[in-house]
Amino acid sequence: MTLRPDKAVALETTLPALGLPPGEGLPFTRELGGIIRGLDAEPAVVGVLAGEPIVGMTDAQLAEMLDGRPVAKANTANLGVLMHRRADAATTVSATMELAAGAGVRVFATGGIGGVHKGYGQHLDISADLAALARFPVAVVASGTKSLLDVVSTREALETLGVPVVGFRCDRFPAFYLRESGAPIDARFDDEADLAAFVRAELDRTGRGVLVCNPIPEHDEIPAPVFGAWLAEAERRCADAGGRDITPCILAALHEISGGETLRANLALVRDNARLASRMAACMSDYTAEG
Ligand code: PSU
Ligand code: MN
Repeated sequence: MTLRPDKAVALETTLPALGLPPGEGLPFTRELGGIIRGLDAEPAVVGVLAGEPIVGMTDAQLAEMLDGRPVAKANTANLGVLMHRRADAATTVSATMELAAGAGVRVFATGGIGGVHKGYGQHLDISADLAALARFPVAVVASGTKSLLDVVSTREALETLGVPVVGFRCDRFPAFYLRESGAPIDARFDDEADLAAFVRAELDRTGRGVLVCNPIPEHDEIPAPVFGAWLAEAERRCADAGGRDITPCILAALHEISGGETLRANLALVRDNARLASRMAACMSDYTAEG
């Protein structure tokens, strides 16, 4: 079956491969596919198998990637080398955007984008996701940036890169498990069709990306002081992790420390982002009922 890029919602593979506990990635990605199809859009799971970049992985291909063996994490920096070396690779937001854009897919649902890490070490650590938003014409629907990052600096970096940051039914930049942070957004949208019309025009006008912020559903939010205590403990446990291993280490530690609460919240917000992305894709589609 060929992918209809106009109706497609891209999904990344770093979240199921490295952001969720082993064994949960496959059923969860299937569940997202069902949500997306139920809203008249098409899931397009993005990843790399034996060096081949795929936009619209089959169930069997995804199962092969998530078979338990360690899989590389690809951003826009190391994607090409992993392809050259015929590796399997899970794509982060940045690599997923690059491949999705190449296939004409304009909407992508995830949890939270990468961003500016806190200064654990003495060095800058800024996710390639931010530059990718300024380079590839894809709308990323996310619950802001992961609360384990420096949220305000991440928001400032998006401003510096000139990335439009719009909110769906929110007034502040969301921070993953928390519905809001102290940082602002560029504009609020309350109507899905209006949001989709803006995004479509903006992608065409600029050839660059847009960040659509959708806060975690209210009843899934984690109270800020509770999250702060869990995060402090997770940071202690991951003090020795570096570079690309920091995010997976902290997410796994949080899931353990919170007794699964952060995992439940993470899954809930991704599902909700998949719903909004699907409704946007359906609005943005060029296809008529006859196809
Ligand atoms: N959102 C989640 N879980 C994740 C990620 C995002 O809910 O695991 C992944 C995304 O793939 C994102 C990546 O692009 O973490 C950022 O990693 P880094 O900070 O190394 O760029
Ligand atoms: Mn990094």
